Amino acid sequence: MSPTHRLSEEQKEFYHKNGYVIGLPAIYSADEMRRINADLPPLLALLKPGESSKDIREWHEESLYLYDIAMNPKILDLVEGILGPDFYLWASNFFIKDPRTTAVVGWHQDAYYWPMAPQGRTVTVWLAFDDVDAVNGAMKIIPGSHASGIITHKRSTQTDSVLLLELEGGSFREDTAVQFTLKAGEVSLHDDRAVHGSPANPSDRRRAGLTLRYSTTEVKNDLSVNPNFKAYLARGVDRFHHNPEGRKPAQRYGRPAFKAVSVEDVGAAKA
Ligand SMILES: O=C(O)CCC(=O)C(=O)O
Repeated sequence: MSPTHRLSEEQKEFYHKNGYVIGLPAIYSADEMRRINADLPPLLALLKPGESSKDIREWHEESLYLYDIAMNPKILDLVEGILGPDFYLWASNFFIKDPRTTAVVGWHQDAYYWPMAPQGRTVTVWLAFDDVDAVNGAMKIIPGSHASGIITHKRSTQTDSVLLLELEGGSFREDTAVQFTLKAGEVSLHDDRAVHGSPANPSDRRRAGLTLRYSTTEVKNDLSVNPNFKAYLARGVDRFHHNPEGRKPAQRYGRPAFKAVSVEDVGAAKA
């Protein structure tokens, strides 16, 4: 484990108390991030007409470009500090807001969407592809909200919402929201029960991030809801064998043959 990316006891305590942690050492230098960004277009070129970067879901299963980022030992060291020694990678999605665009991510708890149990044992790593801040629509989070239970979500009323379900005002303390600010190459970590969201990007700068989701091996996906689910053991041993195992991709760029089930759609059926 690299000493620089091992979480301190204070950082672990902060995460468990607040449901997130920022202020972590960068995963990639500015130069490395420039190279990763320069290598992104061939992945985007695999999108079909009518699709957008939002449709890049679980493409780490077929793209070494994404798989290698998701398995970066520095990222895994941070995750291990929260989840312990045995955990797998199961999801990757881009959240790209182009300059001067109106798309928002409504306030939500990831765990409400996902057919996975137990909750509270999944960490999202949000890797900044750009410098992100209050001006270009970076994420905000409600500290401590992960510890107050899962709140019923309603169908989004925003016309330009990236998600179908979100929380209604008044169901949580929006005035306590913490604004995330990250340099390209840095990450934030958040708990699957933490309330978070992000506003539009009225700025002249792109705001792009890649989310990577990791769960402890005891977490089981309900295959009847998400049949394409694949677990990629990232660290340790899987003593539970709850989930189908994924295989490392062979090519640098590719996309899964399956039409990714939108668990947001499935979740929305509950609303
Ligand atoms: O990128 C964003 O603004 C939101 C990301 C998000 O909702 C998530 O990582 O679960």
